[in-house]
Amino acid sequence: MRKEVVLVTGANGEVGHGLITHLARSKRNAVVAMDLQPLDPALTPLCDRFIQGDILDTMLLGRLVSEFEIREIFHLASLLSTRAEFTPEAAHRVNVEGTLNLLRLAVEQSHWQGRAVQFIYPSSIAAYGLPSLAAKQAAGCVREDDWSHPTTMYGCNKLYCEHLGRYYSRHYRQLAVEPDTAHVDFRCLRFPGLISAETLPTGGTSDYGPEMLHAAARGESYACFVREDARLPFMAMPDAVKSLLMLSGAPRERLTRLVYNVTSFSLSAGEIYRLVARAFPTAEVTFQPDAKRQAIVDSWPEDIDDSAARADWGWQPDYDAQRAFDEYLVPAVTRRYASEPAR
Ligand code: AKB
Repeated sequence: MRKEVVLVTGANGEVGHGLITHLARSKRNAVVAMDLQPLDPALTPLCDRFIQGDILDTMLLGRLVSEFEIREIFHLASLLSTRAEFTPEAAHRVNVEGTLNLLRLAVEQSHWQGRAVQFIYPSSIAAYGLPSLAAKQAAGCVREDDWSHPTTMYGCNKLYCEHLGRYYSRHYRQLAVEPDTAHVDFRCLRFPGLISAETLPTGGTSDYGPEMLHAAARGESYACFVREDARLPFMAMPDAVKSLLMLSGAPRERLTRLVYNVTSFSLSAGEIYRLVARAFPTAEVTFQPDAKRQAIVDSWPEDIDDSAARADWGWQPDYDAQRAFDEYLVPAVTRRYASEPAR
């Protein structure tokens, strides 16, 4: 008998850390973690197996099918928006072909098991594309189906993979003589910028939020690459993990959509700075906008409407901005860097 497991790709990433900790604690299923890099030793005891490898390696994914009965896939691996702009074709391979490989694996597993394998996919506010700052300010809080003309490769990848998920979930091989009954149970969240106290993101465009906080906690100065009035929606990492687990646990019949916005609070870069400076009064932050990264932020909405998630599966964040900083981010980053000498 193959062992029933939940597969987490991109295990070392910032969402992976929080998610694996919760999955291990809940003991729902054994966790098989996958990442390109060796697993963070802190995660090792929480995972049943770690597979170091590439989601583009179809041989490796084939081996997974033969070894495990994968009940659920959290596909977190991706190349974020800023990094993807430097290598757009490589980003397309990782973000789209990698996702396609995992959707194919999910279909195969669904066939073996005679039931739909759940596929949880984090998409992003990058899937939106507002044509100008004026349009962004006029749009305010946007719904899932609005403004879907992303300007970044990462945003295009995320939006397309949302469509791929719908295809694999509802229309896979629709012309086959025998209708395919074991479709993938695809469920997707569009995340705002995420802020974690434990890890720093790499290669994103909303990274100025977490970077400002971590720099202040380390006693380092920080040059923020967007204007002080640049505004984006954000979420503290515990809420991001909570939303993934809530969506995964929601009864299928309650879901009226495949893609759901989730958010917690919207802040300008200046407001983030003021929250950081309240906790770390010696924080040295300057605003030195990079016109090109600023343009990406200007194309993302300043707020997103998550009423569908609230109505369908009871989504509600635990942390507003104040609580996120006071009760999670500041205490945890302070602890994290306390043992390191100030630079
Ligand atoms: C990025 O900045 O690329 C990510 C995202 C908004 O998905 N943090």
